Amino acid sequence: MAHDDLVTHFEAYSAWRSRLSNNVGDFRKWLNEQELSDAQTDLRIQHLLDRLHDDKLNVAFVAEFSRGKSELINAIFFADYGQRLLPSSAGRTTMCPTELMYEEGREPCIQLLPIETRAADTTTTEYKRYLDEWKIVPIDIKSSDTLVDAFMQVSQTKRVSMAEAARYGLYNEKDENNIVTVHGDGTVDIPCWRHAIINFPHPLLKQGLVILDTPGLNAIGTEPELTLNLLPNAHAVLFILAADTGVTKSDIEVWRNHIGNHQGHQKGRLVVLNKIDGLWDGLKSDEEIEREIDKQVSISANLLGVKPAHVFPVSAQKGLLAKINHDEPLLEKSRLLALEKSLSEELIPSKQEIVRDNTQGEIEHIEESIRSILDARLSGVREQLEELLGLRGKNEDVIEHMMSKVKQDKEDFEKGLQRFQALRSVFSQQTNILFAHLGMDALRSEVKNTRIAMAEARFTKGMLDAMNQFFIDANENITQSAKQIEEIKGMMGAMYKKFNADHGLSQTAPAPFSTLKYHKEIARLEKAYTEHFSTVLNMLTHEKLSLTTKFFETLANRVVHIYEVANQDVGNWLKAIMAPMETQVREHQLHLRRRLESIKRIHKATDTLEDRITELQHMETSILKQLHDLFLLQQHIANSLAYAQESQPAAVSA
Ligand SMILES: Nc1nc2c(ncn2[C@@H]2O[C@H](COP(=O)(O)OP(=O)(O)OP(=O)(O)O)[C@@H](O)[C@H]2O)c(=O)[nH]1
Ligand SMILES: [Mg+2]
Repeated sequence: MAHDDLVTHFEAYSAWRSRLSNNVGDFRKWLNEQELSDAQTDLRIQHLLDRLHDDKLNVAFVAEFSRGKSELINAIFFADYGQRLLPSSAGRTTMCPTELMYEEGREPCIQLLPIETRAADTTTTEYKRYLDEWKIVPIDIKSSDTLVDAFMQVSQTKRVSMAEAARYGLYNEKDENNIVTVHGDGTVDIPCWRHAIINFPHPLLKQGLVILDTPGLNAIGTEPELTLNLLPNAHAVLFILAADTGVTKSDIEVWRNHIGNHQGHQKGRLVVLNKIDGLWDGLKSDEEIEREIDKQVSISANLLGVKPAHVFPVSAQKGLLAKINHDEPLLEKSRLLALEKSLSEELIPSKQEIVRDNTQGEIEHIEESIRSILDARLSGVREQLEELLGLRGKNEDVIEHMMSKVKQDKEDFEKGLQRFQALRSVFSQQTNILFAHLGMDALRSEVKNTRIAMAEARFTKGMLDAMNQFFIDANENITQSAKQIEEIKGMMGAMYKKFNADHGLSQTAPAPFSTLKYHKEIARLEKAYTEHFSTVLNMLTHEKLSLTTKFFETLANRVVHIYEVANQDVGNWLKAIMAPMETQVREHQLHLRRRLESIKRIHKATDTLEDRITELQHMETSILKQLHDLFLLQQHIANSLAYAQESQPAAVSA
């Protein structure tokens, strides 16, 4: 059987990641062996390794109901189980967003969040922190029948009264597009679960792939978690159409609202035209069928506003069947492999790029700081050597003179140290002001106030005003922080200059820090919210209120997250701009002490002079070797990073 393209690509990517991780690990080991690491550097490397280790790749499947999302997931990823794992049938099948992933160390299971949780404002992301809120069903991966039974859970529904459904924001009597079925007795069918997470040790999931199956029939719009979090953060989104229905009005709506113009870019967005087997008419020639498929592809492409080459005609069902029966001609005919190839080409290189840039930046930074320590040591040793070589044959008076010179240097240094400590105290005051702007407590109370203002608002406008104010405040705090950051930077800049003049600090300006990305992230959320509310609010009724509040909670959660990241970034930046001076002070102190000691020793016995010179020469050689090793290790990491550019599997197996 032809080798699965996606699997090969993914394995190559994982191999690249683990090679990279090994190289970074070697670098860390070397730093520790050479005693060049400190707690902060070690922590940074640990974070980097952690990120490389559980680096996730998210692929989402989105479409109207019954277009074959679940079938396509089965065909692409789960054919090896010889069965249809995810339930796929006519009508609505998948009732809740379903994430398939693997978390190491956890038993295989299905984790289900009860639909009743929709009555509260808590978001799914928050619930993910509290396992006891979920129903956990262990699964036995050895028996595919039990697996199929367990997976059935995601399509479970139950009957409740209309009032109850309305409380969960799932039913609105004025809305004709209700996503639930109404029975004669006035009850309605609603999903049993709000969200499902399947923890499953599939080889690709083990390597960090996360698959998101979504329920159709615009159910996406009712779960803000999907629109604001899971879909925008997916590395690839597959949008599925079906050849038997063509492109319907609701297909176009789903496309426009959730995928098509998201963030204005189409990268990682693929359109699939499924069920082409419906066009395999036995009475037509292959060419005629081909023409028919091409025609449908170009009509669909036209309606969605994408290039025909970006629409992939497939038959998920026949593809699955062909893989299970090892039927090569049918697999070919299903055109599934072309889609898989494209998916991996979209997905993996773009992810690899992100990982590469992050790792490169981090490693370069660490390497630079280690190099500057080594450089400073080297020049210290050379200075001492020069001093001692100059002492050869000098009389005691001269030595006495040298000693008083060092003592003078030491006194000067101590004065400088006092100034430095004064700077540190101003620095910490400035830092406190900065963290007050970025404070999590203030933000949380902001969220609370907005929530209250929204609940009290009687009209759409009041709600919008409350939300707008929330965004204005969130942005303003970041703007204030940016001002404070500039102030700190200015102060540190002056200090860097002074250190540069007095102690030869190699850096002359502190690293810049930009808050643009937080503004951008907030703007992105604001855009998502405006887009969604322009549709939702037009028909705002009391029933929609709970939905609106849920949207707000998800938004607020994202903003809290942005602030958390900003706090962390700022904290790291502050440490980083202080670090070179601290290191310099420490190194300088060490250097002075060594000088003083060596002159003292020479003072006692002039014959130790030669020993000391030899000792210093050894030190010089070993620092030069360290610098060379550092260069080699960095080259090594750079080489493995470069692999990302040629992500063809062939290159990896070579
Ligand atoms: N003929 C044909 N039928 C297909 C194909 N793919 C899926 N189907 C059928 O279409 C129906 C719907 O498929 P699902 O996989 O449940 O669709 P879905 O998009 O997951 O639907 P929801 O879960 O309800 O949102 C099922 O009866 C499938 O057997 C295909 O390629 N060809
Ligand atoms: Mg489904």
